[in-house]
Amino acid sequence: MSTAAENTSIGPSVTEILISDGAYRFDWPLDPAGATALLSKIRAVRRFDESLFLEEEVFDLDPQYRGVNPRPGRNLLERFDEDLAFVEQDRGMVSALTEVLGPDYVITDRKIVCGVPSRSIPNWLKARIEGAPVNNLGPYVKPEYRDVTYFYGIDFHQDIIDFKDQEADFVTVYVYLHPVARSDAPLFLLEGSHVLGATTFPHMLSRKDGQAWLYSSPDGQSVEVRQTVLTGQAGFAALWHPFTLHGTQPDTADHERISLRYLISRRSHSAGGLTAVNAAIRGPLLLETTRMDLAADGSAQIKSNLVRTADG
Ligand SMILES: O=C(O)CCC(=O)C(=O)O
Repeated sequence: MSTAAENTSIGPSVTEILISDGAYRFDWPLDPAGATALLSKIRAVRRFDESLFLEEEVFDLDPQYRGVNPRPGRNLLERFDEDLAFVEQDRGMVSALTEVLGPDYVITDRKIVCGVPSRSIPNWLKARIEGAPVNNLGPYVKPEYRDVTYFYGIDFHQDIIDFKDQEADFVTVYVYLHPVARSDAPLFLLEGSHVLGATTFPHMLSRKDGQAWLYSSPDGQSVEVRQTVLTGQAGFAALWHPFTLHGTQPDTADHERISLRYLISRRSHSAGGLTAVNAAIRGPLLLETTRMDLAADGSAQIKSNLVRTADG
């Protein structure tokens, strides 16, 4: 994935990179000291171990598959407002967001995302989630800890998945708070996958050679897309379009992976470089049905996971 140089006119702009790749990786980390300071504060108030989880019998008494993510008033990041300047006021970040979304962009969501390591997940739970495409562990976490989103991997998806009937008027910003290597559940991202527009999850993907995948849409279009694995240092940051396919494999390290995930929107439908990015998309700009993997109660009804088959 390409990067753009901060405040220079050399090289492609963030908008041009989003038009071609669907994602933009910041060339340098956000302030690593800021990332590390926030991480210590998070770790001081939360253990990312087996104590997060309900007992199996308790879960089975009243399974709750919906409403288990952070929300206003139940979001651990709300305690750390003042520690977020290293992201929200970073000069390169502000410049990229202003270019893509216009100067009056608005943060519509921000939260901590944890890749839970295998050793922290109780055996009963591992057996249940094996092979599922979306292992958001919120349903199995004690209610008081649902102020963070916990993953044990998630298959390739678009972030528009949570927004049916909504246009692509936002970007996702994702920040690592510590170094993330291959075993720390780094993001796998399919560059160029945004061009086919919004498509329903699970997506039509088949592995080609090496890092190449063939991605097809229900309207009969196909595109070869390049897989990139986003490993990086503390303060690593990337942003992507809501149609860009990405996912994670389970965390196989002996420690959790902690990231920040922002959704940032434009206020006006025509603001910023996003207009040009969306104009270059060759498929639907919104969907009535964004996913077909869930039963009526919100539990998984399919078992398949492509990102787990990826090398990289
Ligand atoms: O952090 C992860 O493991 C996955 C995050 C992700 O893909 C998302 O929140 O859309």
